This record gives sequence, structure tokens and C-alpha cells, in this order.
Amino acid sequence: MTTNEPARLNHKYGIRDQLVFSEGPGGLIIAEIKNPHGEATVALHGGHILAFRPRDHAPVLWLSSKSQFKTGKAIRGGIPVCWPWFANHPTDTDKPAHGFVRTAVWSVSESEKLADGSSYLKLSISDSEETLKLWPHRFRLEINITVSDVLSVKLVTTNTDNEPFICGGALHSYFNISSIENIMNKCLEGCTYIDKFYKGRRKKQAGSVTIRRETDRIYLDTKADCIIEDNGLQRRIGISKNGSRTTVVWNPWIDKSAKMKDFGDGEYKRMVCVETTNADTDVISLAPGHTHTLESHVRVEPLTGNNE
Ligand code: TA6
Repeated sequence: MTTNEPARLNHKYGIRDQLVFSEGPGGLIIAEIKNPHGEATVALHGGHILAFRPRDHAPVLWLSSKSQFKTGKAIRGGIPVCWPWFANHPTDTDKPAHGFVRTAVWSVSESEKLADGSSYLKLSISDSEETLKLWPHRFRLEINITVSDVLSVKLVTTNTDNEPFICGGALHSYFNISSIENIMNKCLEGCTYIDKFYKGRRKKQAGSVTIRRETDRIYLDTKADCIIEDNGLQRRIGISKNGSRTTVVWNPWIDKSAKMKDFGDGEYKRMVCVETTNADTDVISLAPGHTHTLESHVRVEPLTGNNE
């Protein structure tokens, strides 16, 4: 029986009526989590949260209908883990975009039913011969996932080498929305951002972020919590964060999404990425033996008239 065989995983980490491992799409091993507060699906491939839904709400994460669930391929949607760099490698564009852990298989390290009935799952990955060829540092990376009516994700980097290293990364979260015209992001006013759609020019955010074209913005030096207000679904998605000084907002819009075979026609209207990140001037320097935690907490609340 291999380490990631569902039967073995269920024996060691399964939780009756709450957490079960099985073969999911493309034969990838998934953990299905259901508890009185909400539900989630996590793939061992990429340490990738595929779905999250608090009880009585519509799904919070978007997943493309054309996602490829294949070894070595990134999954389109959910929360890809970008690490140890965000977007292209800083000096070698032959290296995989967004690092190498989102296409690697992670191991299960821990699972627990918490006192309040919520569920906890920890996956981990460490350096290997393959990773050392791409990035010459020893590390341990863990993703700690807590599912209640809030989805709490903590990405913990440990430098297990004897030299310091610099790393970036992101919880590259894709959010499910009623329609791109219906939403606004009320949290980044006054922040400086790199506008990747306009040749990387630095600009300052005026007012709320609304999306009416391809949008690819790296907001720097911001610890702001973000709110996606969705008039169509009459809800707010709150994204609070710790250990992150960069927030990325991305929607590929029509032309770019049409060129992506793992993006369904017109699906760009139903998603927006708000990514909890450290990139560009916000990357992290980690001393040997030290750890860094990148946290994202996602919650939903009704969008009632009296919300200010
Ligand atoms: O987070 C925005 C971004 O860096 C965009 O530039 C776009 O490349 C997106 O990530 C998706 O990247 P992927 O490699 O998953 O297609």
C-alpha cells in the first residue's frame, strides 16, 4: 500500500462522518471534509484546496469546468499554493511559473476534529532531488487548513538548510462571484500597485477596485483585509490575512481566458482572484531554522442594506 493510498490514509487520518480520503477527479487523491459549519475538498496534488462552502451559502471558491487534474499540471481554481516564488522566477523564466509545489504531491501530516466541531487537516512537502535542481535550498512547507464557517489557511515555511534563503509565494485564491460586473473590492484604496496589464507601471488605487477589463495588479506593502462585495449573490466575502504584505487582484477577462484551455468559455465572469501574497519588494528572507507563516482567513456574510 503506497503512502497516499486512500485506504491507508483513512485508517490513519480519516475522521468518521467528517473527513474521508478517496480518488477524485483525474485519479488525484482528495480529502472531503464535511462538518456542521461547512465543507471543503482538498487535493494532495499541490496541497490544493479545491472547494469551500460554509453551511447555508453558495460555494465560495471558483473552480474551472475545464481544470486539468493531472500529475505535473496546476489546477485552475480553488487555492493554488504558489511557492517559493510568485509568477515568473525572478531570473530564470524556464522555471515553472508560481514555483513548483502546486504541481507536486504533498503528504498528509495531521488531521483532527476540533472541540467546536470544525475540521483540521495538515499537509506537508519538503525538499527533494527534483526541488533542489529548481531551487537550491532545503525546506519544509506545511499547509494547515481549518474548515468551519470560516476557511483558515496557514502556509508555514521552515528553512531546514544551514544558509538563509529568500522566498515569495501566494495563496492564489479564486473566488466564486455572481458576475464580474456585480462586484467591488473595498480594501485597497490608496495602495500602490504594479499594473501588469499596463507594462508593469506603478499606480495608486483610487476608490474601490471594479473590474471592466483584463486586470492583473500586484498591490504592494499592504496588510489590508479585503472585502469582495457581490450584489448578485447579496453577500460579502471577507479575506483577512497575516504574514502577507502583497495582495494580487486578477481577472483574465475575455481574450486571455479564451487562450487558456483550462478556462471555460465565459467563465471569467464568474471569478475573481484576490491573492494573499508576498512578491516583488515584499519577499521574505528566512534564516536557518526559522519559520514564516502566510495566513488567509475567508468568511462570508450577507450583504444587507445596513452594511456601511
Ligand atoms: O496572480 C495573477 C497571475 O500572476 C497572472 O499574471 C496569471 O498568470 C495568473 O497568475 C495565473 O497564472 P497560471 O500560471 O496559474 O496560469
